[in-house]
Formats: sequence, C-alpha cells, structure tokens
Amino acid sequence: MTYRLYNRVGSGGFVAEAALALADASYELEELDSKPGTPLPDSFRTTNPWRQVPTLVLPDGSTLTETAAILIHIAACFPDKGLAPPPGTSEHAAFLRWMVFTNVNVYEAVLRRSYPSRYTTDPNSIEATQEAAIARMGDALTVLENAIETGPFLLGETMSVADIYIAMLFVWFRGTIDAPRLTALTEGVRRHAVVGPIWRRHFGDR
Ligand SMILES: N[C@@H](CCC(=O)N[C@@H](CS)C(=O)NCC(=O)O)C(=O)O
Repeated sequence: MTYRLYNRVGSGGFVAEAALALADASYELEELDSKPGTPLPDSFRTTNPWRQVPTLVLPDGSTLTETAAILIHIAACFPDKGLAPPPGTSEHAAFLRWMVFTNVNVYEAVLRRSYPSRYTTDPNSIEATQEAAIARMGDALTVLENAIETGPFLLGETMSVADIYIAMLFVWFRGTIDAPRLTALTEGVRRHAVVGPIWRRHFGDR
C-alpha cells in the first residue's frame, strides 16, 4: 500500500507530500531534477501527459493528477485522520467549494504568471499577461480571505488540507493585498508539527 509522489522541491507537490505525511501513509518520493518555473523533462509525459507535478501514483498503480483531486482523495482514503470534514456535511460542501475555487482560480493564476507565453501569442503582451495574473490571483485570494469566518483556519478551529494548499499559494503571491486572516492561517500551517518541516524543506523561511 505505497503511494509514489512525483514532485519537485519548491513546487505544489509540497501540499500532496504534507497530506500523505498527515495521513501517515506509506509513500515514496520521486523528486524530479528541475528548477521551479521551468518545464519538467519531456520524458515525464509518459507519467503525466500534462507534464506537471504533483503527480501521484496510487497503490493500485493508477495515476492521479490535479492538486485538488489528490488532496480530496487522500482525505477520503484516511477518514480517521481528519484531513477534511466528513463527506455529506455542509462543512464538506464548503471544503469542496474552496478546494476547487483554489485550484481553478488561484493555482491557475500562478501558472499564468510563471509561464506567460502559454497564455498569449503576442510577445509584446508577456508582462501584461503576468500583471493580469497577479491581479486576478489577488482578487481570488481576497475572496478566500473573506470566506474565513471565525478562523484561524478556513473552516474554523481545525486545519484541513485546504488550509495547507491556500497557505502555499498565499506565500507564492507576488502582489499586495490586505489579508490578516490568510496571514494567520499561514502561520498556523507553518507552525504545524508535521507540516512545518516539510514546508521548510520546500520553501525555507518563506
Ligand atoms: N493544475 C495543476 C497545476 C500544477 C502545477 O502548476 N504544477 C507546476 C509546479 S508548481 C508544474 O508542474 N509546472 C511545470 C509546467 O507547468 O510545465 C494542479 O492542480 O496540480
């Protein structure tokens, strides 16, 4: 029952690694030798045709991609670890909402900033594409900031994998927004006994 996680230091694979560690799952890390912000080796297409990490090979040999799907699946496989609210509850509905929102609107904006030439055919629009991505990411993070009601985490007192995901994207943000609740959430993730050391391996003191 061992998972294999294809990852790159400093990448979004961090959050999949943190979820596996919190689940106390047996996993092997396959760290790709590639720098953040650059495409992964072409040979990696045989594992993931979209050539992105995180890519998780499940114990049955099937492949799972897309960070939200990976996190939701790990939480479902280890229900006693409390990585997400129980399925069928309104808290779980909120969890799903913000997981998908984060994947589609926040993580996607990171890609537009990091790989702008994929998003415009006009070489004169590279900078404008990046600026628009940063602005859109700031707007999406502000929606998340306003979704935090009591805190310190998105859904209240208990940290879920959504918080780890959001904290990672929040520290990657290159713009400026007023986000005291996201700052507190990120602090809680960074300080976590299991997640903290994995965070520091990927992101140092960020
Ligand atoms: N939609 C994907 C995005 C994953 C992603 O952007 N991963 C980055 C690393 S943080 C990557 O693999 N970049 C290489 C590339 O896009 O060529 C997900 O949710 O997992």
